[in-house]
Amino acid sequence: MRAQRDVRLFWAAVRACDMDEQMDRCANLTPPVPPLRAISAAEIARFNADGVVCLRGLFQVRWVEALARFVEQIARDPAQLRGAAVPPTTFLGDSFLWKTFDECRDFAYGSPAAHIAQQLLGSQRINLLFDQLFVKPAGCAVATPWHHDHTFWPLSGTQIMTIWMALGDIKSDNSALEFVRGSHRWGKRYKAVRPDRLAYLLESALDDPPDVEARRSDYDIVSWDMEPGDVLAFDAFVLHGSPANHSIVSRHAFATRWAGDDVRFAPGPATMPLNWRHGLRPGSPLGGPLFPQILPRPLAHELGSRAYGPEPRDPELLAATRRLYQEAELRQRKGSDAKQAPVGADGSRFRGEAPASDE
Ligand SMILES: O=C(O)CCC(=O)C(=O)O
Repeated sequence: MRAQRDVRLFWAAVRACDMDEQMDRCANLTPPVPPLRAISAAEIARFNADGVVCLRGLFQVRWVEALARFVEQIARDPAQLRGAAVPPTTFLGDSFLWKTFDECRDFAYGSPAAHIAQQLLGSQRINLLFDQLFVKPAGCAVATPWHHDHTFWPLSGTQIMTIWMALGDIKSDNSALEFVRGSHRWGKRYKAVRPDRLAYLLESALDDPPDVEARRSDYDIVSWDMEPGDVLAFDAFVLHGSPANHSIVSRHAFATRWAGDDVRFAPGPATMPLNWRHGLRPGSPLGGPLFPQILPRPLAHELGSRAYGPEPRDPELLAATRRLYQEAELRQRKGSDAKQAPVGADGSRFRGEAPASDE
């Protein structure tokens, strides 16, 4: 009996492999291109010690130009993201763009970003977590509060990082991202605080992040002037934030988030709800249509129908997410004397002009 079952499982695995190879050939899926230069041992050491490193000269111009053009046209017509008019000084954002926009899919699958993550994380396998757009227009008064990313996400493991690319000149006066050097090693897990202080995420037993802004001189804060194509590579546990943009120069950035070998799906309360079906169980390694493997090679069955067209958020999951958010906000308002927040263009209530996203 057992031998028969093993044979059946063996052939099921063989069929799955064959299908994958055939589909790979059809979709012409190739691994991403390597970066323009090797990442140095010193850069890797900096990433490990500080939790963040600024890397320049790694991306071929075509990737930077394609993303810059894409973000520029979204900034000109943000209704493409939210489906409603957005005031020009709103902090604009969205995540999982690769599911909708081919420029973002191609960047995730084809650019050197996954190789950079592989080297910095020291991981064999690299999965895409998601991508995220951040436009802070000139005059945008919203500061990104100090936070770390890990606790936003329904994941366990340590090999999780972001590659945050500047798509224009970024300096301290147009909302450069800032980091507390070494904070990824504090062994702390803080509440997931968004710029709009989304009530759902704040319903967490974790501590608030420290008020770095109030006592800046107590912390080792670091930031960089950046040019288009420069990236900040940072650990999911490092504290970071950014000030308002009081300059006359809009700040455009595009982040991709990556996971390595030790990462598992770990859904929990007060973490980012997922608005696409993914088929993962708690404890599963990442993979599948929402968190596809990119290295050692992308898999056609994970890319699936996204090879041919956009995959919108699942309406049922999206409705459930909205319900979660609304109920949490109701609880928060009942439990406090806080003033009622204004209603946003999409019907949700924002306390600032913060980016709409799945996060
Ligand atoms: O662009 C920003 O201000 C926020 C970026 C951020 O927090 C992130 O990429 O994790």
